Amino acid sequence: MSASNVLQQLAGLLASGGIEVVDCTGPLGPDTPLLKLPPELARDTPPIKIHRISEYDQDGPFWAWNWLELGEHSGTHFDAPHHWITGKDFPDGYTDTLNVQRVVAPVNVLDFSAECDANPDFLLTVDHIKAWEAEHGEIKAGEWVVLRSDWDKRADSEAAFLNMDENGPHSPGPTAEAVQYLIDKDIVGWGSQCIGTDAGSAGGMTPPFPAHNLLHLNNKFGLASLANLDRLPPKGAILIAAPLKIVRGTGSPIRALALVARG
Ligand code: 23J
Ligand code: MN
Repeated sequence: MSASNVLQQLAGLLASGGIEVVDCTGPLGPDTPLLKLPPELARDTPPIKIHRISEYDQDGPFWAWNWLELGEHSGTHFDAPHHWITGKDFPDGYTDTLNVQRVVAPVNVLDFSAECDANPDFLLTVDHIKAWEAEHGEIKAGEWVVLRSDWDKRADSEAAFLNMDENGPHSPGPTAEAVQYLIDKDIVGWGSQCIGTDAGSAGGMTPPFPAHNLLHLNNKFGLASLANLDRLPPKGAILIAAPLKIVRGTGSPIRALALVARG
């Protein structure tokens, strides 16, 4: 079938609902959970503010519009390679220079939600990924890989989402070896439903924050705070996860959309 016929079929299936567009995005506003770094280590991303310019009033009689105050790494968002020091030198490592052909790709949804529910410090290992591949099929070059933890069910409470105690944050993520395994498969990127691409315990790993360190070292992308992965099949969906074209941006909130075959 020719490419233009495929697109025509796609248009028909989108119109009929035979292909569903699943919104893998959480709400972006003042109540969106934000990363909290140890204050002695670093400055945090600021609170999200949505400022009114006008709403059919003396500041704009016929129109409503807002202006935004928010960090690039807020809510459901994209990590570009330049976000991390290991990825600082890629000319195509910024939000305005990356190749958008890469960000529309098949998505592998690794469902370890039961394990994450039982243990919020769950770490995804190479063995977990290999077992998933034995059941669902191999992860291929150019594909997205996301961990389904169902962490989005906690997103209406920042405390539950960050899950911090005196020992730090408790949230699932990959081991360094698991990230390297996926990089060796030449994936386009790795996504999490938690506050960042790394586990809560990742600051103590080798290297620290291995998802950030290794993904961006290899010009791969990250996705964080993904929602509704429980509505995706393990394989077969196509994920569209594109950042705003922020000039020299290191990341951006996204509207993550998955195309899913129904029926
Ligand atoms: C800055 C420093 C550490 C981390 C992060 C940002 C993120 O998770 C992020 O949003 O990229 S862990
Ligand atoms: Mn980020």
